[in-house]
Amino acid sequence: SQVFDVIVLGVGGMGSATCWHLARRGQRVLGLERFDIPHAMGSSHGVNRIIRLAYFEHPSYVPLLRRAYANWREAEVLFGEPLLFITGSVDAGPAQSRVVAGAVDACRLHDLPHELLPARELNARFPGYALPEGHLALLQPEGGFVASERAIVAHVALAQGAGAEIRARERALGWEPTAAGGVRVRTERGTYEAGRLVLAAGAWMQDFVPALAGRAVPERQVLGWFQPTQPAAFALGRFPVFNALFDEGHFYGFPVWGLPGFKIGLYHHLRETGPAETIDREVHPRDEALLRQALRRYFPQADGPTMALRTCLFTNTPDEHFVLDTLPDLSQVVVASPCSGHGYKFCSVIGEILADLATTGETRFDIGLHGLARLG
Ligand code: PYC
Repeated sequence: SQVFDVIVLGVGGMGSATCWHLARRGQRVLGLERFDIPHAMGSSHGVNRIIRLAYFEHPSYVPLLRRAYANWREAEVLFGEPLLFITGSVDAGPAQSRVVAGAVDACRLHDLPHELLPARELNARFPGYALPEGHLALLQPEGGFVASERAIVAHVALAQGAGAEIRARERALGWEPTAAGGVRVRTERGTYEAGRLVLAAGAWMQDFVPALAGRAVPERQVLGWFQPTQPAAFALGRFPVFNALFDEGHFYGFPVWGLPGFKIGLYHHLRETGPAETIDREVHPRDEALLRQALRRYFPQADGPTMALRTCLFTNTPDEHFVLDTLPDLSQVVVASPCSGHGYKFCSVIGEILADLATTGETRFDIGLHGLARLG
């Protein structure tokens, strides 16, 4: 079998960034991906993902985000293609809601520039929005999106440039520790050994980490792109990305970019969960109806013809925080993700953190929220 310093299992958002951070440190890296690079079976396709600093989920994400922004900027310069787009971000809903109150907390604690606007004022400033009367909107100027599929290509190209070996369409069948304290990975095509293993298999993590069984649960998600009737209101530079709590649920969306439509999704769409292999990848009329309902009410100028509908996957932990840790009894194995639907924006810093854990067993970043032990 071939021998490497580190094998990275899964070359999606997290795995590709990890391959680069390891290879640039001089590690001999093997990245193994079961699908294409990039592919449309996981959690990174559909052209882009939101990035935002006013992190309502927990203020401890903010320092990680600052580093993520810096790393995205470095990657795009080295790759020679823009990956990070700044639009501003809106966190909207009732004043006491988790989204608004949490975003306000993150801004105050980390001294982030922001404005807290009544719905009417936000709607006047950004005519694509028709937020309901009585809601509040926190506007943070540094929010935006990452070109998620291109960023995987960028990280893989940078990793290859630094000497990493990346193999797509090669499914891992399993891994085991070796007597020498390393790991052995068996795939459909061969067997590989390394000193350390990074598991970044996204929705397939339960197959490789028994401790995550029932605690890293794939969920079907649907994304929709709709042609605006008033295109100027949804153009890049005129429409901030958003997270908004409405009566119908927690929606998120983007200006027109990459595909010819305003992109919108509903967190935990129809709450359909199960093993990744069993998730329905088709899109049905009821999926579109759910998105259109919000479109009509809160973004009426985007309620034009459907341009695209796609499914992707969330992989949720019970508390929706990440897993970034080594296995308790096998410190040569690093576990990464799942990221509960809000992780992509962190790939650029998580790659660095996983490279830290795989090379030194520790990291200077605060990952106290993301230990494996908390999942029981
Ligand atoms: O992090 O803003 C976000 C997000 C929106 C949808 C999924 N994640």
